[in-house]
Amino acid sequence: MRRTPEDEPEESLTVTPPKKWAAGVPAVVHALEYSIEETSPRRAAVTLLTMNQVAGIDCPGCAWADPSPDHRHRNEYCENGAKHINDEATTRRVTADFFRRHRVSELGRRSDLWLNQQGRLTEPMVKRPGSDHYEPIRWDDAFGLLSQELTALDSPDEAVFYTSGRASNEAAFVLQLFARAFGTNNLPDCSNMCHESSGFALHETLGTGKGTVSLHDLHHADLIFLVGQNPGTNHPRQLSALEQAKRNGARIVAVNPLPEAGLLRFKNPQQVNGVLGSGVKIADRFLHIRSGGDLALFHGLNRLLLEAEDARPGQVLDHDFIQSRTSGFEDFSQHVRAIAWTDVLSATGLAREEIEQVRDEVLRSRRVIVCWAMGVTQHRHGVATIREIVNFLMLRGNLGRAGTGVCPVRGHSNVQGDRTMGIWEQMPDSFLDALQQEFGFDPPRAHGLDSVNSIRAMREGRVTFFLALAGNFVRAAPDSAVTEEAMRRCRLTAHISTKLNRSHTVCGRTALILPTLGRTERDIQADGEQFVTVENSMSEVHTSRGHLKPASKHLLSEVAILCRLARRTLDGTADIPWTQFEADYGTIRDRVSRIVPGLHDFNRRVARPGGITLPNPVNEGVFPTPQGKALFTRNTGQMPRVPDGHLLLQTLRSHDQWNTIPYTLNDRYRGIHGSRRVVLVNPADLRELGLSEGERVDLVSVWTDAERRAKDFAVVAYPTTRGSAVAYYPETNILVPLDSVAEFSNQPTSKGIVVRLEPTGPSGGRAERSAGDSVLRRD
Ligand SMILES: Nc1nc2c(c(=O)[nH]1)N[C@H]1C(S)=C(S)[C@@H](COP(=O)(O)OP(=O)(O)OC[C@H]3O[C@@H](n4cnc5c(=O)[nH]c(N)nc54)[C@H](O)[C@@H]3O)O[C@H]1N2
Ligand SMILES: Nc1nc2c(c(=O)[nH]1)N[C@H]1C(S)=C(S)[C@@H](COP(=O)(O)OP(=O)(O)OC[C@H]3O[C@@H](n4cnc5c(=O)[nH]c(N)nc54)[C@H](O)[C@@H]3O)O[C@H]1N2
Ligand code: SF4
Ligand SMILES: [Mo]
Repeated sequence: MRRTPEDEPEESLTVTPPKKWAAGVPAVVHALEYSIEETSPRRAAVTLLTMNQVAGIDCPGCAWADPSPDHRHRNEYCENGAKHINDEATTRRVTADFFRRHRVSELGRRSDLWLNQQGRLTEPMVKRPGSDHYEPIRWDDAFGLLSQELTALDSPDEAVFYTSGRASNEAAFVLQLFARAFGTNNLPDCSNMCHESSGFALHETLGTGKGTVSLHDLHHADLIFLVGQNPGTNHPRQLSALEQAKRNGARIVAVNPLPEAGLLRFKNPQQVNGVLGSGVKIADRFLHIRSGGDLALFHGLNRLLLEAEDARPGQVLDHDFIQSRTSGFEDFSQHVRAIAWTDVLSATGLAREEIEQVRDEVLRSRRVIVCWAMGVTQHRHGVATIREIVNFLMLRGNLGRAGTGVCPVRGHSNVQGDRTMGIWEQMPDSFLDALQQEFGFDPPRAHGLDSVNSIRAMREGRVTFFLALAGNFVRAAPDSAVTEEAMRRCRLTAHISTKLNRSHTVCGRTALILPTLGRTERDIQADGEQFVTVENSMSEVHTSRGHLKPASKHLLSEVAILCRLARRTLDGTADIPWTQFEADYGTIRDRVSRIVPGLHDFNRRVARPGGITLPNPVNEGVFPTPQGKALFTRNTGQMPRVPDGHLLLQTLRSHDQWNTIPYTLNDRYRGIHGSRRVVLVNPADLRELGLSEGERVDLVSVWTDAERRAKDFAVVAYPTTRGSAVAYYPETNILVPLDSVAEFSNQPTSKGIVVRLEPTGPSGGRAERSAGDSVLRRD
């Protein structure tokens, strides 16, 4: 029987062997199946054919860059991009009638998948104090309610304004302008939980928080490291760039506790041999590292490079670069020479020869790039690891030259742009000065609250007003139970959203749903049809223009919602032309062009095919640190202490989800089908722990204040490294203690949580199960 969207999906776990390659024909087939199920063949065609085309829609998926306009395919998207865009273009609708039929408390018990599956939000809704229902509210009344709450606060710092990285540059600029004109820097964003460690480490060592690498650099590198990222799922078109690099002779080293399909082999659906042949091998070397071992790996590599220089003086290190562009080398080198091999080998779980082989790859390569993502940033020592990666690259001058550099691979399609527009609780004075000069008000200077500190402040009653521009804060944030309780303490919570999610069901005294246009839709304002702009992981800023009819006639654009709220709340206290901004987004970009260096003449330049590439000082040989040089650093960082009988849990994405939103219960490449409540563990660890495959367990995380429990997971034997466990986010966010954060960046350590697996046999004890009891079917 065909399921209807009113049904919760049925769980039935099947496990098949992990795939050894990514993409290819099945990927295209899956993309089309999903598209047509969500929308119609015609809508699917309109969205897919305009996706990532000049004058088309920027893919709302990840932040991977498009090839230059003259190298773009007709189908310039991946399987997952097609899923993301059609998830927005769905023809299903959440109407006022839906909210009459479903109480908020009932919606709160629904799964993330079910909530998303209900379709697009269609009209503004309010949940009033004491009520268990959302009811319709006129836009004007919604703005009245919001501004009344805001102006009643004792201090502007009792409000926080969260942004998720799908918001456009224009919406992000308007939001931060409003928040600062209102009087607060409380601008947490999803980046606080994503690449904050990268931003911090790069800023400190290189003077700029962004990556330095272009697609052209990747294509022409000799050696590319892929550390702690799963491109086959999360940045699928990165595989096309890697394929191109390999064709040009590059070698690839992948570093991961999991042998992810996309790291092994790629079948490019846009190439004949990708469809028919065996595809391209991606990783020439795969370092099956222990979770959290990357700092030790780069320590080991750096020590080997210093020793290679001792053996062949003048032939290994780039002395010119080190002397003229950097400082701190002596201190760094003293520190790294004293690193003990026993520590490196135990932290990484690798053999010394494996690391020596990588050193030899490095010595053979003139141009080296290191790419990384959440496997690096979401650890306690994430910042230290990235600083050590910078040390590694600088030893041989692999910065600022073609084919070299740092490549933090960003998540959300515009997470980088939102930061450029000022969404950050710690924007530098230069930005605030420019705002002041342009708009004539005095922006607050004290740093605001990031995501983790916002939760702390809500929990303690210091923040009582929460407004989100996109995202699903309560599921993205750590410590779900703590975060939900903190949200419920607020006087008002409001979400500018396209689709229903759990954050709408965890309400303050009053709660508002402010439904908005998505990127796929035509955006018509008083001065005519508008487009928005976004910035990808390679600092390219370009336009995105929707083509579909809006999901409902009641929707307002993000910019319109924010401008109307600002006009109502600030009541002319700052000289900002909100009405003009709403009517013509070009007038917002005019102002941005006078505030953000590199975006001068924004409107004219962004209209050119391919848009604007923001300059990166590192590529011009400039390091805007206080010393005017790039910094070598000495890094210490302790591996989390994992007591006997415990494992280090990482929480990650399946192939079929967009962040907090599962699309299905499958994870095709890892061979997990029909359930997400699984924990993947190395077979040897399972034996040691006395667990058998298919056994049901609770995951219990161990922390100084209390234990946290995620109930009822099936154990799956999987080739992850010893000592680690793997489970899906956001079901396991309940296990991530709010105070378990990366040093310096305050980023939740979602990849480094100490857990034990408690069998949930009938007696609650360690039930011995016969194979017949197994809930797993291995096909
Ligand atoms: N389809 C899809 N695409 C997405 C997203 C999505 O949810 N779905 N999300 C987007 C967003 S916001 C982001 S930030 C990116 C995230 O992109 P990724 O960072 O690739 O995402 P994760 O699934 O968190 O996977 C992290 C990878 O790091 C590895 N890893 C974990 N711990 C360690 C470690 O200690 N060392 C090393 N070397 N590796 C480790 C894991 O095994 C896994 O392969 O993807 C973006 N793209
Ligand atoms: N345990 C654990 N936690 C994590 C992570 C992890 O790896 N492990 N990863 C972290 C990372 S990297 C990130 S980036 C965060 C993600 O955190 P968020 O960015 O907050 O979460 P998303 O799931 O991307 O948000 C999805 C919602 O955004 C809304 N939305 C979608 N498109 C639009 C749009 O165009 N406009 C508007 N206004 N709304 C829209 C929809 O309502 C949808 O339900 O989670 C973090 N949390
Ligand atoms: S790689 Fe990322 S940006 Fe490109 S089509 Fe796929 S999801 Fe979209
Ligand atoms: Mo992210």
